[in-house]
Amino acid sequence: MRCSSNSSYTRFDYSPLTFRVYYSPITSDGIDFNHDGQLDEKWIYKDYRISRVISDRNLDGKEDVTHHYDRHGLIYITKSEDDFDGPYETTSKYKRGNVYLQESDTNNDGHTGYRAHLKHGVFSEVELIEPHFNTTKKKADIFNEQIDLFRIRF
Ligand SMILES: [Ca+2]
Ligand SMILES: [Ca+2]
Ligand SMILES: [Ca+2]
Repeated sequence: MRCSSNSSYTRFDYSPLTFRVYYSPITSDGIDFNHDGQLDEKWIYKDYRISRVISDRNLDGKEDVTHHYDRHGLIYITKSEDDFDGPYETTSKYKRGNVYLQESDTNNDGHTGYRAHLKHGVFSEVELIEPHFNTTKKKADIFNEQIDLFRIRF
């Protein structure tokens, strides 16, 4: 790295090697995970405190999750777009930094498809509500009944 200076500013010339060594995808405004020059996670501040974090998790150029923080800087709700089809369908609510409730409109009909309850951030039970699950508001203990959440087709 060379440093040159004139009367109005100091200029740094970086060699490509120096750029690779010192380049960081993290800025004061967010993170560029795939190094394309666009922030994939954006940090929004209000009165010098974090207010929202907006991310593009699948790196398709479209935001798909927003975390909201209260005036103390604690996360309280997340809105997410978990099937990457456009509409946001999932809401997660937090207590002491852990998710305690997650609801999702699984088929974008305006009604909750499933509701998951969590204890200390860990799934404890889930209600499957949508008619296409062939059940009416079934509540199940996912550990005792061995329901595999990842096999459920939404
Ligand atoms: Ca990027
Ligand atoms: Ca995305
Ligand atoms: Ca969606």
